Amino acid sequence: MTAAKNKPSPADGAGSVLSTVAGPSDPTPPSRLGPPNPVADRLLEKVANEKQLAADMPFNPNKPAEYGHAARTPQEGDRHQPASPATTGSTASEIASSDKVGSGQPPIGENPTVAPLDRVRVDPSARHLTTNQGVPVADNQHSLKIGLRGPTALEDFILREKISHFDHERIPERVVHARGSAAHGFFEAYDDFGSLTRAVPFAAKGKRTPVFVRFSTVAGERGSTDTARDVRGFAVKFYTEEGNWDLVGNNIPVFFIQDAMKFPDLVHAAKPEPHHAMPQAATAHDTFWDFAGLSPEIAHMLMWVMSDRAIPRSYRTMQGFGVHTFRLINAQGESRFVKFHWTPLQGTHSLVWDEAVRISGADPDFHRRDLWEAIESGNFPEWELGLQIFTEEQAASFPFDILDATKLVPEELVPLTPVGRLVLNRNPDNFFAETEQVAFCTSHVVPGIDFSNDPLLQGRNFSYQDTQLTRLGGPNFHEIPINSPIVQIQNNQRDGFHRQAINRGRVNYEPNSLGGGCPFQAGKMGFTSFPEQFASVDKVRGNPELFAEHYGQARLFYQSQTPAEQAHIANAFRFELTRVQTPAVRERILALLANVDDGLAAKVAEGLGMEVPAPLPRASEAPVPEYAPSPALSLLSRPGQTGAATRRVAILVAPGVDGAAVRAIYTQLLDAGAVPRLVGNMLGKVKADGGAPLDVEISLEAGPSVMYDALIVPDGAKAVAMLARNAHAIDFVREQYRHCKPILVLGAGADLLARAMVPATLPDGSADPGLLVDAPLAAFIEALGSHRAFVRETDPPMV
Ligand code: HDE
Repeated sequence: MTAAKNKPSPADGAGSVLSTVAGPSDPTPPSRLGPPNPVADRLLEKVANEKQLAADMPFNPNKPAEYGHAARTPQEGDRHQPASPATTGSTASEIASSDKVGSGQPPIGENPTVAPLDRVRVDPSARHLTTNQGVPVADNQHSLKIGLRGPTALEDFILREKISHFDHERIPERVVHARGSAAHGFFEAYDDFGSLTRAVPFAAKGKRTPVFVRFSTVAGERGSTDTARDVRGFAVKFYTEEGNWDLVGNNIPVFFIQDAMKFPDLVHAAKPEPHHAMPQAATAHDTFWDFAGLSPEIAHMLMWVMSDRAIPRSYRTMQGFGVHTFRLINAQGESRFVKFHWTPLQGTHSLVWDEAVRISGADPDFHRRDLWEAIESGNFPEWELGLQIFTEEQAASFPFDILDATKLVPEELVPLTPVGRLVLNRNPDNFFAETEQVAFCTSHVVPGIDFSNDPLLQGRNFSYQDTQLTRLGGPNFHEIPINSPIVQIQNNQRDGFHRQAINRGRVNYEPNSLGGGCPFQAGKMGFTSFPEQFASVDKVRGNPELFAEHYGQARLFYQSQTPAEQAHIANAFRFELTRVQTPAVRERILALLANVDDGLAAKVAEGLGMEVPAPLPRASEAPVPEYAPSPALSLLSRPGQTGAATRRVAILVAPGVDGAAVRAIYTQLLDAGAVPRLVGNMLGKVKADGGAPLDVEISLEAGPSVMYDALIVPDGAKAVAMLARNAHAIDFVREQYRHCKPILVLGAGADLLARAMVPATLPDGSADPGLLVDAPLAAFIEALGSHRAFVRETDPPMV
């Protein structure tokens, strides 16, 4: 045979390119197939380039770096550039275009499912109704019947689709934190904190990271009241350029238990009792207190949940805490421990218990409404993020274990370093799509943030991912628009219920050569865990010894409260334990309190008609650590910076009210950022004494006292006489007084106070700082900013 005859012809092996199985051993691909057409040309190009791409990677060069010491420094994956986009495609026919398949030019190296939320916002303006298949619906009023009086036809696919979708509208609610509200916003760093952490939200001064924040109660079901006594969730999802970071915290810096193993028991005990499903959203029942008395590590948390922290005035007036100790890791791989604190610019303010109970009836959406209204009016709630940063050595010197979630690090021991601010500036478009479907997981961290070995946190890192699988219907919950990050998602995970992404190409594994090695492992720019050293230890179930001390910080918290706050704690124990029915359960809690503070134990015992029993035996024989009182633990230590802004003021009006004064007050309150409302007996016009009639905005019945932060009773003898004959108005005044709210009375308005039997002074005869008679509005606005006059409070209330 001649040499020319040995040369392959341009069509050699074409049949194999046209087939999907087997092929020649000769690596030279054919240069033509049959009659030319664009798809066949691309197929030829694809097959030829793919062969080359695979040949570019004769072996896996990263393999040696996966073992031993070298594995501590992960390498970037080996990768090669395909000669053309066709090379890594699923199909040569991808150049076909249509309104459905797209432009015929695939998005190379892109994941469009993470584009901003506008890609899924839907608006029906000027559109007709359709089915979910896009078929126009001619009649949305009637099902398809065999004759006007006949049976409905099974054929009615429009009815069946509509009803089926409706039947399946509900998804399981969160097993805890079911009741919540959320908003979008941003986190802005004050500076470059790169020396502390490589986490990108802290990388530069003024850098903004989008966030979605959800607040919640814990025990109640999805439709339960907002103002139940409970811990509040404070969960922040940061959408960073290195993926999503979820800081899933609470408004209380400690927790009930120390080990994840106990969480289902705690939640079962706190939730409605299983036989009759009562009570809803309340710990005031036997099973919770039974569990509590047998779990004395709860002592510190009980102080917090019986305090006013557990009945916040607003989500906007709560602190937030990461609770656990976390780690910050900088670019050099150095680690420091950290605790996260959110401090509200609005100050820390709470309700009083009697008020919280009444709000549950008057407006169970009280906190949801408050958050929505503030953002909707441009009064964006804001918090400062402060860090408590400490080293391993410092941690070892503390009288408690930093892995114990029932302990906090007093600010006197490690002060806060302010690092940035959180601003909530946009309400969601759709509660279900965003607030309900958002999936927070403590395991969602980014490079620069790492875990400590807190056994509660370690358990949470499993639980949150796991719970979303059922709640959101499978492993693709990251594709739900509110959960998708703002950066590319590229990996080899595939399939599962409700998959949105259409992954291009044949490669769904790594290492690969057929995809040019992509997506390749990120190496040191990726997430690496802090290589914590472990001494030789036993595999064991148990807790470290310092976890056994349960009372030192409970005492610290109680003794750091103002007298009014201490009284509220004692009253909350009295309320909850009164509702308990089993005497031994009450007695055990009194025995627990006897280890915390004698005065508190005595006061609660008195309220229950019991003696203080012998203290509970302590789990640790070591002396209880003594802490200096920490004023920062009192709510009153943070009055805030926003004063009267967003505070709701009721102005009581009736025919004959001083119209000119009401109008002037109304405008001045608006100018101060407050929210005034004219409250009358019924909606409609009220003839004023001077000027045009006033329009009542809400009735005493629909908007009772507890819905406002303060009250003004204007002048006008006729109006006041009429209000004095209305028991709703009398109740209104008395409740404003009982709940320690600022009250301004002008002229004849003082008569209404007298009629309501509101004392003009404090019991000791001194002036009540919250009760202003004929005072200038400026004084009232100042009192409004300072929230409440607790000096007025008595137990039981006199009014
Ligand atoms: Fe949670 N917790 N938790 N928790 N938690 C959930 O996750 C869990 C704990 C917190 O707005 C669930 O998505 C375990 C501490 C918030 O969507 C679930 C343990 C703190 C939210 C779960 C804890 C929290 C949750 C239910 C003990 C404060 C609401 C639905 C080991 C630092 C997030 C869900 C949102 C929600 C488990 C303890 C805060 C079941 C196992 C401590 C703010 O996964």
